[in-house]
Amino acid sequence: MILPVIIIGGGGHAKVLLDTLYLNGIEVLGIVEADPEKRGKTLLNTPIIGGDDAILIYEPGNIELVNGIGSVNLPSKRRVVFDKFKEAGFAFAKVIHPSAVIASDAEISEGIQIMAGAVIQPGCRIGKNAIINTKVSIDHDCLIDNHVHIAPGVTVSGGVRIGTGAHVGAGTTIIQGVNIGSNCVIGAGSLVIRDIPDGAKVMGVPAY
Ligand code: JB3
Repeated sequence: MILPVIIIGGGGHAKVLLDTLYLNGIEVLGIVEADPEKRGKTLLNTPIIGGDDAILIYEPGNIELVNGIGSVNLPSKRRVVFDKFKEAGFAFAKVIHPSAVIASDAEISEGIQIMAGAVIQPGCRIGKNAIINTKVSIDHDCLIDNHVHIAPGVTVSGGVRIGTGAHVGAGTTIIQGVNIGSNCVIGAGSLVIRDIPDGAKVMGVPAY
């Protein structure tokens, strides 16, 4: 059974998710927003119904949540929101644009968001709450951990590992077999040709 959803956060990322949800025929009950100024308004004709407390009037088994907080300015917030509502017993929907191409054996986890034009090749495993953004290409046998954001237009070659919470900036290219550590930030437009340690911030061609 496909459950109706509530989106957490009503900014740019939520707008893109909404479009995909409607294309997939999913009922959206509303959006919850931290900013009181946005409440009572709409986003893509969808009502902003209140703050996060508005979720708690629903039984966890009757709805699913969609994490509408992106991870550019609020990277840790996205993860905090996911963990908070998981602890409260809620499940997060997978949101997959109909134009995404996903290999039949690829493993994709709870709360994953795969945007328009993305390609995920065989042997890939992608963790919880990850964003595979518009026109990202992930080639064979990549392991992408929980809470990773791969921004628009990134090319990930075969056998790459990306650790928990890492952010890969728009347009980056990662060559085959590279390990990118947890909570790394790779600047937009980078070329990654060697392993990157946990927590490192790198950018450039090649990135260092
Ligand atoms: O690069 C692309 C394609 N997309 C970016 C995305 C990944 O990240 C996008 O361009 C933005 O940089 C960013 O999108 P996001 O997260 O939608 O950012 P913004 O437009 O600033 O909207 C975030 C919204 O979340 C704001 O309206 C905040 O008030 C709201 N918010 C923040 N914390 C929250 C919370 N809402 C709720 N309900 N609960 C919170 O804890």
